[in-house]
Amino acid sequence: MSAVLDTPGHHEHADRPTGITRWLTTTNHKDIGTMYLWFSFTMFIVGGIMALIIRTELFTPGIQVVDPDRFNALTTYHGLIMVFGAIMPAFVGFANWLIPMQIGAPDMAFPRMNNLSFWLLPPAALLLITAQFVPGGGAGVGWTMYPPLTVQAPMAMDLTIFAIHILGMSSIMGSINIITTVFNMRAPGMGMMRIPMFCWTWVITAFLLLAVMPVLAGAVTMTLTDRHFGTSFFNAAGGGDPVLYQHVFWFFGHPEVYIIAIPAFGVISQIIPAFARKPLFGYTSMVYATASIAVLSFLVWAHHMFTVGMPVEAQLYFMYATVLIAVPTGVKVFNWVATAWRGSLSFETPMLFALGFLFLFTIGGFTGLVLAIVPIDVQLHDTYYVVAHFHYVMVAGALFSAFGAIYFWLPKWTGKMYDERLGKLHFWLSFIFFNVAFFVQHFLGLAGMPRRIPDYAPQFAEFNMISSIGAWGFGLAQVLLLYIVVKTIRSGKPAEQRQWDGADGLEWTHLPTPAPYHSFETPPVLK
Ligand code: CU1
Repeated sequence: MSAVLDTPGHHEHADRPTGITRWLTTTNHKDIGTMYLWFSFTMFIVGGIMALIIRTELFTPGIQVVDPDRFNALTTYHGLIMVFGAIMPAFVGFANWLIPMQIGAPDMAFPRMNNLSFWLLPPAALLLITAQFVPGGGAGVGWTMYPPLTVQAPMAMDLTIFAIHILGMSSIMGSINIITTVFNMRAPGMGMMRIPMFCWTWVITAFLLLAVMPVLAGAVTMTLTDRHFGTSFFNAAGGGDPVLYQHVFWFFGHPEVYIIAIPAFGVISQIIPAFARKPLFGYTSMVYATASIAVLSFLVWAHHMFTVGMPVEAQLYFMYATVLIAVPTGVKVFNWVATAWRGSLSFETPMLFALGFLFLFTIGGFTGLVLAIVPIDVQLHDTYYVVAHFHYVMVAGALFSAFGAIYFWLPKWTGKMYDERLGKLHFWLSFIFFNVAFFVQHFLGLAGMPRRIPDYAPQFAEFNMISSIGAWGFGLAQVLLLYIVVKTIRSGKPAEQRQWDGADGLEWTHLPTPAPYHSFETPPVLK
């Protein structure tokens, strides 16, 4: 395992801890980034196995592999684990690896807090996983954790709430670290409007996290006190309001979508210029578009709750505000296309994933616009159309971007080059099977199949069968990713000094930086 986890660029040091002590005590941003990425991949496998059990159950009508309570628990924890355990930590991993190198800083601003940010994750993951095995089984409440179900749910709910508190602490510390690093530790002469786009997207994301993680913590804490301490925040019988929870949750939940998507946008903004051999088109407009998306993301939350019985005026406001987000998003897509336009394009694996992202994320964006239209949403609410929509955003959006990032920067991280032939195979398998799994779910939703059910009417059988085959193909394709990464680390050919012609956003790394320091030495001083 240590061979796999080893990162290049470390020189043996007499007093330097080795083995598990190294990883427990490390304050090095590269070590921490590596741990984030392996943690994320592990959780991706766990959440993926849950997805495959779900799709196996849905392969044919009737109840086959899991009982309905277990099924509901699996959809819940699949969502929570993929969002909080797989996707978010993947992008924090990229942030740790890339931000200091992209701005010419020796490390993150608070290296010891960085270590704590990471090491809070495994206990939270353990809580989310063991929730399946405690008395009462997992809490089948949905990842959105709406009351009154959460108030009656078994003790797994308490494990889940505690996990969310811990994950929130980790995210808040990570955000403080990222903001402080980018604001205070840029190389001399590097103004804020010259930092690579990935850094900008993370600064904006970090502010979103700081704003909304406490809101989620509040929502689950109120759930906790409703469960155990006799409060009635969400209990109508005690004078509370279950819809209040939905408002609080989605005030977190909608920005959360952008917490996942914005760093993915940052990655795409680095990859496309490298393979078009042109600088990013419209850097300044990209920064402002990203910031506008972030601001707007706070103003649209109730588009998730059009069916709760809100006044028509509120529906209209939230509909128009949601559609407004298409404007800055359009600016970004335009800039990416304009970057590629008349570029000297080549299609190595990172570029394939970036273009796959562009195409499929745009579909996910358009179905989002469809769902934003109130009369349509009333029809499609809680159907598979919604499931299809957000998997286009989360999987073909965030996950494809993360895959692109792995192939793009793996040569920089390991000093070795991945197998291009296998990388392309991984892309095409992922691209084809993703669409097989999720495109048909649009049709299921339009035909009226509800989400979060283990059984369904026979007229939905064919599309479900196709979707399950796609899901298994997509899942198996990810074994290939693991193989490619391990093979690169073990026996990859040495990467070139300036892989991708040095256009990977790390051009500032030639700047003189202070000598590397080690765990037990004093962390670098802020300027
Ligand atoms: Cu939303």
